[in-house]
Amino acid sequence: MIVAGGTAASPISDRTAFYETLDQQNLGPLWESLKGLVPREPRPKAVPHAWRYADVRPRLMEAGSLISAEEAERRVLVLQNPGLPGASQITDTIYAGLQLILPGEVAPAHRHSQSALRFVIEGQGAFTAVDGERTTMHPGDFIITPANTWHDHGHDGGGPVVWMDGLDVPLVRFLGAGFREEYDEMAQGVTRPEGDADARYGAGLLPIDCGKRATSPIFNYPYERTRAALESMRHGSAPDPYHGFALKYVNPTSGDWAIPTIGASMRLLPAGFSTRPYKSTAGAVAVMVEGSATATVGGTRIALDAHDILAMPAWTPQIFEAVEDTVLFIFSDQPVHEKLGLWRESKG
Ligand code: 1HN
Repeated sequence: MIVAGGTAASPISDRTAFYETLDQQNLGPLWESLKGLVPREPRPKAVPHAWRYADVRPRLMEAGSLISAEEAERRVLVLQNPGLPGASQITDTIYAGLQLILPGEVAPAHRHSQSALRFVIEGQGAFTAVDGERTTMHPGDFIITPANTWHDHGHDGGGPVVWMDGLDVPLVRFLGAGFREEYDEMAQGVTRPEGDADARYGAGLLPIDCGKRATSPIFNYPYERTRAALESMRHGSAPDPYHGFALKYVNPTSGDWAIPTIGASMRLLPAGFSTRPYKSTAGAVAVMVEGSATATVGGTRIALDAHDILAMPAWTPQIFEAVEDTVLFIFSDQPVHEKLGLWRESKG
């Protein structure tokens, strides 16, 4: 038989033998894999999934009685996406976990090339130190640990403190750019008073000779301010149909996202408000801060209460319906897509 182009089609058995020979020479026939390599649209391995805080919290407290923060280095329960079993990934590019620190404990100082965010879930009196400055953690605060900055955590108050960590670990692993170092002592020395970074960079002002920085020099964006800003917006305008009243955390030196690889935002969805169907190439994670809502992600309906965490894979349609006034923290790999010219969104 003659096929287009004039090549005689060979029997399947000839091809199989040829493929085996190719394989032995570390070669492969592109025509067998082309469509899989360049899919019509994104096919994330992660699946939509919610972790209910009421179910996870008892496991965290059990971890608290089984291992100290010091022995663990970081006492964290990793949020493992069911579509990526054992991979320590909540989406295809993001790591997330819930970290517990108890009064008097120290999570020892280290630094790494992966960037981290902390989103505080519950408790009072814990602090994180970043390159010589401490910041006290309050529920709803968005705190960042820029790439390669020394960081340790401590707790001078009473009661457990829990936060969610979000890191670009899978992305940095893929790029082969991961480095880690331990500090000589458990905790780093304090070299600047608490609030120093906020005063210099967080008041709509910048030091006179400040140039653009890759990562925001503000390292705690307090919930009190974020919540007040959202409340003002609600009284001054209509909500965005896809995002509600939404604000992103920015690096004041550049206008970019606070972390170059992770985009974080906070939304207020008034009671009874529903977002219109939305999807983008970014894989995202949502944390319920206040209220109660129903999320529909890829056709799966999920009821969410305060502190629940939701994985929303890339290119998967999402809708939020607020049952009560709802505040949602969302973070994703959107900045990477934007920087590489890969960002796409679809509004239904
Ligand atoms: C890390 O450094 C922290 O500093 C938490 O609290 C979680 C997960 C993977 C790699 C580094 C922290 C982490 C982490």
